[in-house]
Amino acid sequence: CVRSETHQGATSGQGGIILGFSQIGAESAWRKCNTGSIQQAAEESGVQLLFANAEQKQENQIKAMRSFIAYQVDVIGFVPIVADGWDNILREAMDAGIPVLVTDRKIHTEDDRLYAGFIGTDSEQEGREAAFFLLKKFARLGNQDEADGKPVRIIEISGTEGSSVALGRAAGFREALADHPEFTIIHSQSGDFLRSKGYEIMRNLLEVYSDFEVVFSHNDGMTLGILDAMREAGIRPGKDVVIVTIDAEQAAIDALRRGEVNCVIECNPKTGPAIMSLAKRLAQGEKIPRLLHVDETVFSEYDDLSSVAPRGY
Ligand code: GYE
Repeated sequence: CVRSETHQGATSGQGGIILGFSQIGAESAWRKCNTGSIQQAAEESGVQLLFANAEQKQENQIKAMRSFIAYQVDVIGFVPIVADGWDNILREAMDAGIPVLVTDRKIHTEDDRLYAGFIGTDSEQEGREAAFFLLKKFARLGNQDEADGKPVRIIEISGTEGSSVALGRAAGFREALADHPEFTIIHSQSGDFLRSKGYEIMRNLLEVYSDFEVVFSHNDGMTLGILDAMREAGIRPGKDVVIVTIDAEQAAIDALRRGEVNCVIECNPKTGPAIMSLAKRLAQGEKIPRLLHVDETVFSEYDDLSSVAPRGY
């Protein structure tokens, strides 16, 4: 993972703080890049990072956060694997006077004051962008007109159940298609953001469904598995079936260039420098913005891809 150019670090160089960080795991290339960005940025900005990998278990995250509190870190940062179930541990941190930064995935809480702020991606918007591409694509193919009655049947492979990212991408996608009843989601299933599950699920679905026009996959890892399953079954992804995916890993951009994927929505994992900057501000007792969304773009078969820089993940 290459370092992000978007260092906002006014505080860079002051260092001296301890950040306890609970990462959810290493389920995807995106996640590995996100971890690399955080570790590298901590090193470069003199933040002492206590890093814990939760191996996809919320209980491990809560344990790690409890140990950060016992250690009296200056700031706690975490990627909530799912949106619910954080209020108690956040209260413990608040009682200990330790500010908490939520990153990448959002949480549902009874009381928003339990955490200092959020920085990450806008999942709803990513879902909307996936839908906007389909509206464009099928308008070009000439069957967006409801009068011609041609349905666009969609299979959705979603991310980890209960994660804000899967919920947001699904919600944004549906919202943007709400006025276009010709687009119908005929099947939706979680592949847990894992390539192996994307493959397995698509293999099974191809025995059940013979006719569908679109696969909307919530991340590139699952998409790569989906492409493998389709090729094995003699289906040409990107041609026989329209493929829309999220993350913009290098492998997905390569597949887009080969014509096996039709649209890739970027999700930016390189938040390490911004996280360090926010952590330092929190450690100094400053307020930070409640909500910071990172910049993201969309790459599709309608774009000139010749100038897309190597992705680094
Ligand atoms: O899309 C996926 C992953 O939370 C935005 O988690 C993140 C998602 C990302 O592992 O690949």
